[in-house]
Amino acid sequence: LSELAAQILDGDRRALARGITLVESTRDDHQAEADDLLTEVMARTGGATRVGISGAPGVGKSTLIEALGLHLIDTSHRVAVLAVDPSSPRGGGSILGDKTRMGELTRRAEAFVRPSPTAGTLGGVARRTREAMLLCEASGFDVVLIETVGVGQSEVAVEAMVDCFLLLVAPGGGDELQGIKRGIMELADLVVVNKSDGDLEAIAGTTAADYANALHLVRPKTTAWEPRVVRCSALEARGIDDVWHGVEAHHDALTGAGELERRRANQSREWMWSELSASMLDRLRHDPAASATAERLEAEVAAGKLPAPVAAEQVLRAFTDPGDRA
Ligand SMILES: Nc1nc2c(ncn2[C@@H]2O[C@H](COP(=O)(O)OP(=O)(O)OP(=O)(O)O)[C@@H](O)[C@H]2O)c(=O)[nH]1
Ligand SMILES: [Mg+2]
Repeated sequence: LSELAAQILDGDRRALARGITLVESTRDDHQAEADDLLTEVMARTGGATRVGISGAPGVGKSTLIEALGLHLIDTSHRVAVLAVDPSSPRGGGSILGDKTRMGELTRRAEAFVRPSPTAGTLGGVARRTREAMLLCEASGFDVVLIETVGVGQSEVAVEAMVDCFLLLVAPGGGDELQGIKRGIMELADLVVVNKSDGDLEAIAGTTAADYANALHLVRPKTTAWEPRVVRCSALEARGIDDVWHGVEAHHDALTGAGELERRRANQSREWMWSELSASMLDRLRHDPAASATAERLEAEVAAGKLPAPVAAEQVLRAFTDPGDRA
């Protein structure tokens, strides 16, 4: 394991891929090894600019990542691409399964593109992506791009692990804007109007103005940064430097205000607590006394005979004090 850690720190891509496979494994012994691996490389993590890229299906996330990734490589960065996609069915449906969209990036030595982990609970997938991100940083990647499809809770999970959260939208009328949930607007550090090309270019200007107005109405995440709107065409690789300038300006503003450090510290703290609640629940479910009590009381709760909080308390008591069978 120490050898694997050393190889990862050395920038060995195959070792990095093996390390990520290890953190993605659900086997208990693998999980323990993954914990050791992360502990070994921890001191060498944190060096990347962490960017989340979210947006509705088909808005151009993968195309933008390809264009942005290549642009970054041209300016001497090393780019890792990961994904959070709990919804993807197994067998080719992966969010990054369309490697054709990132064909060139995938082939570059300065890039590392990892398809999304096996579908599972959002918590599980997010956890693995987070650990994969740390391994990529340890391996010397200084930009990590995390793609997530704009449905459900995955944006929240991604926003909780990145420095800069980028919301990708397509040109369209006011109705389009209505479709974006206010909650997601609140997460955005940058709104990128993609597909600003061809027939859509004229509409893109209006859309950008609409989003700029809408951003004024949401509560800012921090006083250190006012979210911006940028336009680009991922397909024609135009405006990509503007997107990156936005990310850098955000990074500088947060760093200057001490906000980046604070944000990351908070993210780590929250991660610990979410790990704790997930593993507590897991242990409780596997505890014979607690699960037997839960099974017994569930029927009473379902029948409306017992208040759910009372049942929960009894299950917890069976777990913490198995001798005391209420
Ligand atoms: N005109 C135009 N088309 C684009 C642009 N970016 C992406 N597209 C097209 O939009 C379609 C979807 O692009 P993707 O990059 O796969 O979109 P995505 O958001 O990753 O999609 P999912 O991963 O399925 O959610 C493809 O046909 C792209 O060629 C752009 O800047 N301009
Ligand atoms: Mg995609």
